[in-house]
Amino acid sequence: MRFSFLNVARQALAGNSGWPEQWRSAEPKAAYDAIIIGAGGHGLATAYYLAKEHGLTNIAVLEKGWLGGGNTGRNTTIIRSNYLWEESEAIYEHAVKLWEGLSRELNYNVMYSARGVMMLAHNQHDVHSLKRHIHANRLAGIDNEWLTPAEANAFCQILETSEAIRYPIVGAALQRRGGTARHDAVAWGYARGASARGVDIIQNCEVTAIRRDAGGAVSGVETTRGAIATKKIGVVAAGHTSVVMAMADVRMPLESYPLQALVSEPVKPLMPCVVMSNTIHAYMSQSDKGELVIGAGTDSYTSYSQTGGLHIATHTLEAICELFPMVRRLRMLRNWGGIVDVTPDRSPIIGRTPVAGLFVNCGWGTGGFKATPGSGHVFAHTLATGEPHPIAAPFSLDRFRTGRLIDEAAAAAVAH
Ligand code: FAD
Ligand code: PYC
Repeated sequence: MRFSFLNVARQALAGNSGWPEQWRSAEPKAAYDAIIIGAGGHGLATAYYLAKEHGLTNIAVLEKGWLGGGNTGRNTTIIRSNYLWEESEAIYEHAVKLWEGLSRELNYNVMYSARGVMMLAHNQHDVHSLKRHIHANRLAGIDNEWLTPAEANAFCQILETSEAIRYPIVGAALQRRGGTARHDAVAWGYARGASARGVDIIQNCEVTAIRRDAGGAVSGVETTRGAIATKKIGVVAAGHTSVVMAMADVRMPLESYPLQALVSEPVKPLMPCVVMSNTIHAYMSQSDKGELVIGAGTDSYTSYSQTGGLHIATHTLEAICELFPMVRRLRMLRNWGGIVDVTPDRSPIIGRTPVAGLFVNCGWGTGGFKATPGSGHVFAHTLATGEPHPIAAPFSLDRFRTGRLIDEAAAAAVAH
């Protein structure tokens, strides 16, 4: 039985995973050339490019909840490629270039909007750091420019650029090609494209074990709906990567933290771009529905809770009111959290693992939405060929053994 995306969605709504009755047994009844664990944007993009660019269509994406219900549907959708190190510039710029043509590629409006991402400087340290990024980016052919406070105010008129605030704005870095997109459309667009090429997307299907053969290579998975045979598995289960990888006895250098966001009641357009402040720690944009989209910080301790501490959101709102005094009287509509997995060098892990047939794509922490198309594209190459894509090669798991880290901590957009 082949699933269409529509059938899968209908069955999920009806509380059924779409899993055929005859597969519900302990013995594997179906064999796939590859299985992807996790139907977030990264997993679905991987499936799409596997099918489209590598002709691999006998694959399944297994999701314990619903399509895009993890971080993909919970993030603040900021897209940018203004990272410091060459390895990061390469992968995030690869993604931005794919974003630029993604609606056409998927024939689905992902609402990518290059409205500009502005990062604020409040002190000399910020100025040095942001200017260093600007120089590094321009050397790599990535747009980024310095703005004076008056220019920043002209670009975003509701921004408080007077001396009246506790940490006055002394300048800003602007990436004009940065922006936002509609997060659920990205998941649905990739899902529809993958499904149309024959990929099975199975919701409400949690992977509970990874099977290995006598030689230690992967031979399948056990799920809440039964067992499935495969010799190739891609784990793309942000927030829960360590849990899934432990099923194959692989210990990951990851910690999981709740990260929150919130939106205001909808108002008329007043915010034309994305503004981020690392020092005051707040970031804000406006969705096409009119809600102000506000990001808070990570909790200071590890957890799998999809809520997060209230004091973190409160602190963020104080910072937002300082930067944008005119939004003080707005009411907040919704607040939620996601679980992000973070590596010691704040850079992702993409590639092979010590277990034959087992591949992993994780560790995007607080910043993987922007990478979705690029991440899926390079991971599909890695899964199909067994070799890392050149852009993914520096992000191997092995770097935590060799010490060749890519320390983007100082380049994080906000103080996460
Ligand atoms: P997910 O979308 O989380 O997908 C992983 C899937 O795996 C989930 O659906 C989960 O249910 C599934 N899964 C887990 N375990 C199993 C299992 N055992 N069996 C089957 N399925 C399983 N990034 C940016 O670039 N810009 C931003 O502005 C931004 N803001 C953020 C704001 C918040 C509040 C949060 C939480 C994150 C933010 N991020 C941002 C980070 C970004 O959301 C993530 O890095 C990215 O979405 C990860 O995508 P993914 O597809 O890997 O993960
Ligand atoms: O990576 O740009 C980012 C980001 C913003 C908010 C969370 N992550």
